[in-house]
Amino acid sequence: MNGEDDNMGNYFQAEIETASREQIKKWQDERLVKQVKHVWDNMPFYRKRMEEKGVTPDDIKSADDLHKLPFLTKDDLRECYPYGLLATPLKDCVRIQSTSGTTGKRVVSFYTQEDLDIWEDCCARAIMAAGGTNEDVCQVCYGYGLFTGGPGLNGGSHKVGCLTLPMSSGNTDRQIMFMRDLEATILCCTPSYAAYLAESINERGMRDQIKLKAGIFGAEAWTEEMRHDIEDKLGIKAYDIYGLTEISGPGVSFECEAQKGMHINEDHFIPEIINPDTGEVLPYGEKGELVFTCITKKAFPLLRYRTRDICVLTEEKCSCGRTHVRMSKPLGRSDDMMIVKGVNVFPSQIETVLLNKGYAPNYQIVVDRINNSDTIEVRIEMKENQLALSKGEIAAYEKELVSALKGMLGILADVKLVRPKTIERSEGKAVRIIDKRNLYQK
Ligand code: DLL
Repeated sequence: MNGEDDNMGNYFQAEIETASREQIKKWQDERLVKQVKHVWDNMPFYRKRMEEKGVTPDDIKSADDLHKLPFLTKDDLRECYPYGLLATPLKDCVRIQSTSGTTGKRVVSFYTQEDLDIWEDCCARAIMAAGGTNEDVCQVCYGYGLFTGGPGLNGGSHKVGCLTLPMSSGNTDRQIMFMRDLEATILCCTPSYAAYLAESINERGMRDQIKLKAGIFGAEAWTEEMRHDIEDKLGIKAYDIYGLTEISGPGVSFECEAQKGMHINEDHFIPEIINPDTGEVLPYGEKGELVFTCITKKAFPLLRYRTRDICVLTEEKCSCGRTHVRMSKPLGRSDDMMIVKGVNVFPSQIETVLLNKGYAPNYQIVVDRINNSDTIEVRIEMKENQLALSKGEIAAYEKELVSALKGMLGILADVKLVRPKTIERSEGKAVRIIDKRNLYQK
């Protein structure tokens, strides 16, 4: 590995990133109180939720009172689509981003200029924690557009002063050509694309011509084995980065050189871990669902948003000098969302397509990763009246479903029509997903 620890003490906002725990708590106390008033005054949906729970802004005197507030979920966001959770006048917003993969009622998130600035600061912290400086060339191959990956890291890279290569995703030949010719030193993309790039570079015998020293990889689950594989193949140090559109995008938390969990930007987001079944707040060290409260965002300030990501938090001191708490890599989900080819996929979306096309909801989704790239196959039981059809006719129906699924999910899924009653029935919760990738750490 190159540059093992030469980014020690590389902070974007040193006084914040290394502030005392008392100072961080003080920021959280003050900002939460202010934020709750802002939300109460400007977000009728949440105000109603607070009223139903019998809570008013007067009950929130510090971050210790956070547990009194109601939760928000992805379903609430869908219900409020598009403007129901906007807390500033639309004329004060300068950007909109959206989660990947869902059509119809997508989750949209709004930003004022100040919100964007804070988001980009968070990404800049991540880039500097990975050793980035204004002498680096930062190649951003996350998707640009509604997805937050490209715009977030792009903004962070500018703030650090890197020469930014806004490549977006895809076109591997061109990625490698620019990486070599412009001597990119930092690579930002999903870990599966990093693995694919690493393999392609090695296959072409170009490893010696590549000057990368670090990678900032996130947006999907990846294992320590995958990290070591990418690090070895590219001769870099690979850093994890986490985030979600609802809370801002990438940079909600990020890894430092210790590579032992991701520091949460606690001056902007207060984390909690809860029991996903009861909502009870769990102490640090216990595994549960991660919940975030945004204390500085103005346009889309979600309070106690349930991420559905299962994590562990630690307050233990980190060797990098940062004092903000760390979260583990996500260890699973408390819902059935999968991330396939970088896109969020819910089985319910697939079910909607099947029902629209007149199929019974007997289906199974098989996800795998072959040569570093995700595959998804949907097995669907054919209708009785399709039993006598020829192979060619069945293929035509499969093609029709492929295209309907593409419209719904935004990615290509293989479709296999199988004979009725061949998909195993379950007496309890149906086993809809067979994910052979084993992406989550046990
Ligand atoms: O994936 C934002 C992002 C972009 C993060 C680029 C990092 C880098 P969404 O599309 O809204 O946003 O998906 C959010 O992705 O709730 C997690 O389940 C998953 N996820 C994000 N980062 C990681 C990670 C972006 N480092 C959802 N490890 C989250 C595991 C991750 N899962």
